[in-house]
Amino acid sequence: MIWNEQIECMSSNEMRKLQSERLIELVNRVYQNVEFYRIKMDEKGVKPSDIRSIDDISKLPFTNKTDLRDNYPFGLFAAPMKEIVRIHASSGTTGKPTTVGYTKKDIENWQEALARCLTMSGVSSEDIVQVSFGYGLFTGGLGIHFGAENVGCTVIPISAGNTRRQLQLMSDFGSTVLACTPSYALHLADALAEYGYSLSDMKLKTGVFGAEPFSENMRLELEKKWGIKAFDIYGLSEIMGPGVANDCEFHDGLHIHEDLFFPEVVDPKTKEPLPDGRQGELVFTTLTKEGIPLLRYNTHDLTTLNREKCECGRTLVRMKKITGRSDDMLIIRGVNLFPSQIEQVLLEMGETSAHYMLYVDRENNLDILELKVELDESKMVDTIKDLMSLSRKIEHSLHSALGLSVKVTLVEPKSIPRSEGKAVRVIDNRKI
Ligand code: DLL
Repeated sequence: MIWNEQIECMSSNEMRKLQSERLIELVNRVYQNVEFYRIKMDEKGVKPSDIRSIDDISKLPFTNKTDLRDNYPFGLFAAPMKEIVRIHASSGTTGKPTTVGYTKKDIENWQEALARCLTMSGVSSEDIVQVSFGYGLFTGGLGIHFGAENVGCTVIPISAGNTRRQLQLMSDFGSTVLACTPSYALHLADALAEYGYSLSDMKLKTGVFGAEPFSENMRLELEKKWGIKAFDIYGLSEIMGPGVANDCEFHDGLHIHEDLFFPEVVDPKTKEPLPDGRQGELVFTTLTKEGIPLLRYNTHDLTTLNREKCECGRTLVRMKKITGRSDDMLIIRGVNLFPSQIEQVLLEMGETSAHYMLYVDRENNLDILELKVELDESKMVDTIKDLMSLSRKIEHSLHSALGLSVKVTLVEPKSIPRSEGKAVRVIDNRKI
């Protein structure tokens, strides 16, 4: 089944025509309504009239996450507040999060993109969808929720966490679709027996997993453990939330809704656009967004593009599964974390040295964080009790700043290896 055949199977000529019309309109709008873009375009010496087709996109300036932070909270909005009907924000950032706003039309387009993704995953109005992504400022829960309602599914808005209840409702309500992060799906599968369930108690047939990278092997493992068909859903809050791309039943890359989000892949060093098939940073221009339209937003996700026609009949360009990023952002239980945020907390507290090492691991398929921090020579703590209370204090500050639990171990001064080049501050032992 295809949700919107006209768009999803459009010829490449027609698609480029549509993208060109939308880009021209978009550039005029942001130039008029967003001071940030007017200044950036003037600096680059490009006028809206220089953009005559989608081929001119490389004349436009890039946008980065820092631009959203610098213009916190609403500086990049292109629509007046009275037209903004919803705000979301990125997860787990200290201080200023990145905020996004949606107009009614943006929400409709989001529901459209999600309806296409869910249909691509074989979901229909017959399905009961258990939404185990977090609800709230994170886009996962509410995004999938309204998309599934648009398809006509029965939605269970259970949100993330509480394993026992997840399994109980899955069994009692007969959920046929599970939407959550792949690591949580694996955790739930492994917890079945512990809570007295077996697969035969469940009616699950489809998994819609995303918000963090997972390998093809992990996808197959999830299919085997649950006896389901598993799909990969990709997205980011800056561009919209979940539903920017999704894989179809052939699992040979994720189809991008390129009528809404125009993708480019650029060289991580030079930022020059790369030809299809070459790996680089994925960049999106939001062709229809009204609330916070973005020109050439660099996601820092690494992938390649493939424009060959897919066996499913869709012509939408495909991107390879995302397996890495060009920056140091970690995704811990769906929460985005930059190691520099940890540093900031330690420095603000000023009770230890700033030498630390972060260990990321996976236990029972859940991400766990351990932080080793060196004690400050000038402020040596000598009783075990004091040591314990200092580590607990740091754990507490990290939790309130990051929204994540981190186990803190204090270590002797100068015991963390120093590096001559770029400091290695993260050891990620998760096998994904
Ligand atoms: O994670 C939106 C989302 C929710 C996507 C639910 C899918 C399902 P952010 O919190 O802004 O938004 O994080 C975006 O997460 O740039 C990628 O690095 C990573 N990411 C998201 N989906 C995938 C995926 C949501 N399917 C960042 N595979 C992105 C790999 C993913 N990485």
